Amino acid sequence: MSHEHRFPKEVVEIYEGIKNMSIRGAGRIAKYAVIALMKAAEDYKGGETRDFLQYMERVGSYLKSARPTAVSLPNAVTYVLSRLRKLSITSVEEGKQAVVNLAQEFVRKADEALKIIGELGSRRIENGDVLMTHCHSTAAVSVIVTAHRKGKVNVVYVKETRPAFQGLITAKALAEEGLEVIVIPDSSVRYFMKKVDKVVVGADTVAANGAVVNKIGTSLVALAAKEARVRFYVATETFKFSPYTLLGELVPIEVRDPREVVDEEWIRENEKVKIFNPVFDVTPPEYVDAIITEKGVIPPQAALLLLTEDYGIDLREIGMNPPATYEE
Ligand code: RUB
Repeated sequence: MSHEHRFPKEVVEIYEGIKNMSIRGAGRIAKYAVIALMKAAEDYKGGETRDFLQYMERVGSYLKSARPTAVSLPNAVTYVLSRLRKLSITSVEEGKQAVVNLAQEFVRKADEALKIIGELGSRRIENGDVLMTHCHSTAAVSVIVTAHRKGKVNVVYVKETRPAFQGLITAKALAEEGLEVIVIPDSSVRYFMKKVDKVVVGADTVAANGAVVNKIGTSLVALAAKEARVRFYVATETFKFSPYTLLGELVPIEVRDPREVVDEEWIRENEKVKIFNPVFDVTPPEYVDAIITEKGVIPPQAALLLLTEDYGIDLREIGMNPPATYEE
């Protein structure tokens, strides 16, 4: 990446961390992105306000390119930069302070959102419910832990979530909270669904039509849940709603290194075998009973409404030209 040498070390480290997944999960990615903007602003040396603003735009573009699927990443960058543009900054110092304030505001709102999601989501859980979850979602964990603290839930089936095994992060977090956690292989989802009352998962991106993009395998959980008439809930902050989908864009599905699936030696020994590793999939809105957000528990069909709220983005601010047919 040609930008690297021009950005502060901490910014490059966050970019690399997001790319190599040491910083992962859509919510954390968003928070680290705004922290990177803050570090870039604090580190900036130079006198001209215009140069500073252009520099911040470059940092934003760089960060946005770290991973493609979670819209929380561009949304978080846009949250800071679109507000910065509107502030009519007159000095570099003022600009730096504004970026720091906006980044801190984003992190604070994101933390508050997680708490509200936990509370609202826990109201959908009934006493004695057995839950299932997939991957590691801080929003889904917030719902499960809140429901547990209210004494409603004790047993959770956690899918291991190959190939990166994020399910084990969830298992550890829930076990530390005192829940009874049962880790199951991904392929056993339909086998175990009959023991489950509700499914709670997170989201990387929610499209304007309410389709949910989340860790690969989520759509199979939804399918098995629908068959078994088990409710399927998605817990997500509204900064994971995608304004790009309003512009007709499809959500890009990240494809990662085959070495996450099998080791290098096996690949060498079986060089004729192709390995394909898409890491997200799309759950259609018909499979989602409700989306639990900090703005309320909504049917997936209401996703569009949330796209224009607070965290939601003005179409002119998202850094891409609206199609020619777009009219206000
Ligand atoms: C993580 C994943 C999570 C969502 C929501 O994928 O799919 O379910 O990001 O998580 P990866 P959160 O591990 O590839 O980043 O609720 O924490 O934002």
